Amino acid sequence: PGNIYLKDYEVPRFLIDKTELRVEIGDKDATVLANLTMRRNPASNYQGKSLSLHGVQLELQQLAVDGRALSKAEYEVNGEELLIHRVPDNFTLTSEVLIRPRENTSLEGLFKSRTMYCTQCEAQGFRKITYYLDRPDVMSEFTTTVVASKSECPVLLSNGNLHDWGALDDGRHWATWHDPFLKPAYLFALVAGDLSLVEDSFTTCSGRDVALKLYVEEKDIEKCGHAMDSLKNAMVWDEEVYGREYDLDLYMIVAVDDFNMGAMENKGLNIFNTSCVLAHPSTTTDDGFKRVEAVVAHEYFHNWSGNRVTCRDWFQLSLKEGFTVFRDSQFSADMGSATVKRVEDVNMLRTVQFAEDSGPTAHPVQPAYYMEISNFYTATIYEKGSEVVRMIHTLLGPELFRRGTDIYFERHDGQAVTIEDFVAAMADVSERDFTQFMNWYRQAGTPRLSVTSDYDPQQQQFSLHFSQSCPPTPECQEKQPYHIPVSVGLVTPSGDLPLDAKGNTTQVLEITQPEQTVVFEGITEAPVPSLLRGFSAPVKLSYPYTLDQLSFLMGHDSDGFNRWNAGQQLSIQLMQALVTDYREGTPLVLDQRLVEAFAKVLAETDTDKAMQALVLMLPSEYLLAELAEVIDVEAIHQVRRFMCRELGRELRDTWRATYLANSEKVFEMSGAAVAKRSLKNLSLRYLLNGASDDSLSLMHTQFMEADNMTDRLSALNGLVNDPREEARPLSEQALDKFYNDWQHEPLVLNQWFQTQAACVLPGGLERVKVLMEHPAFDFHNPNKVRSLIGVFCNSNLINFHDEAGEGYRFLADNVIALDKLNPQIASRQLTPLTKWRRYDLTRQALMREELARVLAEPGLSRDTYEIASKSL
Ligand code: B3K
Ligand code: ZN
Repeated sequence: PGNIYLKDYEVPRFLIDKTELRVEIGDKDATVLANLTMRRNPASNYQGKSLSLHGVQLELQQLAVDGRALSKAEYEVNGEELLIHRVPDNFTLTSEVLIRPRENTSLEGLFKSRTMYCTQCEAQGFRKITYYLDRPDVMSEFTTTVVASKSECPVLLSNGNLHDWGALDDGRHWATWHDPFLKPAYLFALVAGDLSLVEDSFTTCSGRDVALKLYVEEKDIEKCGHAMDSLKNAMVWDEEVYGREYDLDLYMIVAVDDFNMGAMENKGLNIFNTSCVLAHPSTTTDDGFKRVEAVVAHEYFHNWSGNRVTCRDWFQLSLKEGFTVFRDSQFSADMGSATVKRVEDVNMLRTVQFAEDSGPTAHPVQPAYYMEISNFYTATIYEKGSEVVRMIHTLLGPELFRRGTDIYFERHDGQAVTIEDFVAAMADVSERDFTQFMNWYRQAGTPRLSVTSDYDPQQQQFSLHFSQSCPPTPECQEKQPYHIPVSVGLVTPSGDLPLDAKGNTTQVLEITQPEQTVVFEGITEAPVPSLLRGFSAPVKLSYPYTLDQLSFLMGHDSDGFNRWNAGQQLSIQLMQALVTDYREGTPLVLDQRLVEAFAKVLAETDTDKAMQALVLMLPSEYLLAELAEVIDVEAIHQVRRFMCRELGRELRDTWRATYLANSEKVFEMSGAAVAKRSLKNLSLRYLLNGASDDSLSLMHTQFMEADNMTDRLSALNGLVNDPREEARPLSEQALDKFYNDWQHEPLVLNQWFQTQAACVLPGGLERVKVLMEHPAFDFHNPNKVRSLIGVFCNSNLINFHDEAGEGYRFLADNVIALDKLNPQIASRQLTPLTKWRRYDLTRQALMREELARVLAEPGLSRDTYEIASKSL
């Protein structure tokens, strides 16, 4: 397989005005009858007579042009293409194909999940349903008839509005759906199954009534309330914040258990992984609740940013994904705490996206080439893409940004457009030049921004000197400088200094040069600069802060994000020093300044408790790994454990008091209650880390008595990871009890698998291998694969990277096996091995060997081939 290049883009040679489908689902297979009203594209300069359509794993039964069946000589099937030698300028193409949803383990196209049939078409799954121009710039009006057994599949759904339905006399029935909005094939969906319905309604700002329908398995009917509330909140929010109103009379969400990703924004018929829609306090953690809210909103927001205005080609994926992630992050910030949301997002960006950006699969937000588009649903396209939109928002301010999005939606409604079109709307409303800014879209890699300062008391001048650079990445060695919005404040013991005549204490500097100095005048005392407030740009910032300056910012910065960030930088500096000590065999000693800083934070009474908990959480092993020159697995793991233990010991009484003060008798779901739980559970974890005598019994009692999944799982995690001998029987019992209590809830079992897969005690791989044989484990179900294999390989640094290399062999074996069933999941699971360059030479060799073994596997999918070959 080779690369496909953005520079080779050509407009479609033909268009499909109308798409009529009849999908008949039988016991063994399904037939798809397609009637396509087609014409030559006037915008194309193609002069030839032939028509090429996409099709994968289709068994062609009939093919006709304008009602005349084609003979074998009039077309040919070459791999994934159907070539018809001669077509007129306007014509109808009729095809009948046979497909096998029951055998479709790739979960792309039409497939069966438990008792239900459903589809997944983005990015290129529609070609597994029928021959088509499966590209996002071919937009068509769809009419779909679904036919299936009435007893097995009482519910028949597709996009748009229900137009007609009826029964056949052989026990089957049918429903015809019509979607009035033009859409590309990737937004097509169909569902047939035995589903229960939860209904609600929403009145839009212009007074139209929209029916909201959530389809789930009967047993999950009690777990729909949160998704429904989130949907209604998202609908109001998009009206208020972006002026976007919903456009159909019906909005449906269907929950399926076997799904390659979180959810899919098909027009009027979203399909969701059960993990992103079902929620109930007894089965779902507080983080799970937040995730449901965010994903429901994300898919809803796609109705405008993605569906009404879609992508011209897949190089523009971030046009819809980056923008929509930005929109859902603003929404979550408005629904809860903006600072908490920002901290969570930046943590994820720094650990996952920065790591991607410095590895072999690094790519720009607008890639220039790809082999398999499914591999490009990445943290870079989504999260960095969102950061880039956020920077535009920062540069323009909220009002201009809103005018920009208004113009964008108005200009391009019903069109398939590019990232350049989006930026052009922003440039037009602001009269700003975005030429240099486009480097954020076109260059991969995380820019480094080094800052120094000096203060001149005579002149009352404070100067910041910026210097930017960006390391080379596979597709680009020499980087052009970026246009970086740097939000700054100058902090003194008596507060932030005013930076302008209006008294503003935050200013957005625009750094565009490789070297640049900014001078602040009238500064009467030496301040500590608060840089990159709110994380105003996705860069790696360095400034020679002393530990005392960081402690000072932790207590005094008016920017909540930077208060948290100062604490993180303080911990990182100390941890990095301890890693060096560990490697040199120097006994580890914890700097008392960290203990003091923690004690101060714990003593605060007026801070949001969720924020307090975040400040008290040490940077993860993976963040430290990302920052390391060479990742020393052992040193990082031991140092972090040492710090947790020391902090647990030194502040034992405070943790206990905090634990007790934040324990509630009655469960509540409010933001304040969620925040309390996070602080409470963190405190309990420190008690356990500090090995306090009562911590085991506190943990055990909490596990036994918890009335919600957050507390229960948090206690279970503590017990499972407690290294003390006396913890073993309690942990075994707790795992058994948890399994017995929840064996009928697949989503809860995922958490049971995750807890064990992430256990850092020795013997991790053996435990995972045993669990792979557990009856509840299912290699065909992506959630299970992610919970066990994914969590072990991505979230258990010390066990996965055991220096014997067995973890690597385990992963490679599983990727090879998965690749035959589900290439998208297989190639995604391969990620940890692609990072081999970051480890010591011994591990490098072992990891490479396994990657090479994967690559040598005959019949490898394009998905896995691309990742393996680009990583070696
Ligand atoms: N657009 C889908 C992702 C599709 C992934 C295809 N491999 C979900 C989302 O981002 O909203
Ligand atoms: Zn999306």
